[in-house]
Amino acid sequence: MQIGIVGLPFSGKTTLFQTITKTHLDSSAFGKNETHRVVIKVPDEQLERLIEIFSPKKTSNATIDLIDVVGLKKGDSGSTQFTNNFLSTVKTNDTLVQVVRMFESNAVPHPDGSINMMRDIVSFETEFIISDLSILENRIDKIKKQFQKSGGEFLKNELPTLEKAYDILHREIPLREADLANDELFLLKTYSLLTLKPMLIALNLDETQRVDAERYVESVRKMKAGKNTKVLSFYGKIEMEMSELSDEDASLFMSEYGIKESALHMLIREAYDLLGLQSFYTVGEDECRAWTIRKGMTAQEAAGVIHSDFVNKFIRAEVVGYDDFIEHGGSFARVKEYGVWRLEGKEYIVKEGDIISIRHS
Ligand SMILES: Nc1nc2c(ncn2[C@@H]2O[C@H](COP(=O)(O)OP(=O)(O)OP(=O)(O)O)[C@@H](O)[C@H]2O)c(=O)[nH]1
Ligand SMILES: [Mg+2]
Repeated sequence: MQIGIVGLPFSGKTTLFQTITKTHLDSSAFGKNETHRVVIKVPDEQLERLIEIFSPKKTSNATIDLIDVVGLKKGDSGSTQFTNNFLSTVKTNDTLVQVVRMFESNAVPHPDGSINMMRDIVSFETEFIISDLSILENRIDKIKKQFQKSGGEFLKNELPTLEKAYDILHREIPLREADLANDELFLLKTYSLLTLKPMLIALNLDETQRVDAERYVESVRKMKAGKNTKVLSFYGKIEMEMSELSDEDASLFMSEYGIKESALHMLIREAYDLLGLQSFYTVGEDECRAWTIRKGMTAQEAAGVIHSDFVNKFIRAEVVGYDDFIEHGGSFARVKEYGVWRLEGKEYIVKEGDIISIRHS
């Protein structure tokens, strides 16, 4: 999974990126104006517990590619402009985190001269909509021209969907919030449209804004009540300082500041939720591993994530839920004895936290 961090200049994108990846602790060349990518381990308490039980030779957390996307400029007219670098990076991202600046700082003035989260969110969305409209317009023109010239019936089939999407955007509704059928979504996804990507709006607050945090988040939620959008807040500056502390000191620091969850945990949890993802585990003395799949996947599909050969060679899945496993002392003998260990067929819908072993031919 790829998560791209985007937002207006000086909103705190790099601060959030460095907090999560701890890349600021390694001072070796962290260029200001380049796109940064780091593969991060998804923190997973359940996996930690399984590792304690099995003491495996190898452990593998699920991973996420986190990208600090540069390349957003303020144009001469004051409007925001996306560079080609920005567009080509964002294209491949599964979800976007839009950092919205709430902190005041005289040292780093806001590019628009004042703090106004609603204005920033709307102006960013407007740029996304304009970018998508231009992609769709080009495509619609091209298809129409080609059709006039040489027929090409199959291309014409795309037109109603493209025109529907164009119309939605024209009404200033981002595509992620629109009601689209699966086949329409399937086609539109091939155009890497910006407003189709799920969006996490992350308000970057100053520690002095703590009392208002919930109110700010709620008001943005009300404005962006549509689908595929989530809103959260974090404290860029103090969380960056916190990421330099030991785990123990960091949790003391967090309770002192009333921070319930670190930016890293919150971001990953919300991104999983937004993308409809969940984890299952494979365990043993050789390896304990977390796998990420879409909710609703069958045992056979999940087997294919472990190894593509397992799809055709699938016989049965041995399954036990994480909670059941722990409740029974983390012992396969006991979960079998108490009947919570099951053999499931290929249609079984995998549940969050399932511990699975695939029987294959
Ligand atoms: N006071 C305060 N300053 C912050 C906070 N977050 C970031 N800053 C400062 O604001 C400045 C810009 O932060 P960056 O994280 O570089 O912002 P950015 O969005 O990556 O900026 P560009 O990449 O230049 O567009 C830096 O000097 C940060 O130290 C915060 O929560 N509070
Ligand atoms: Mg930056």
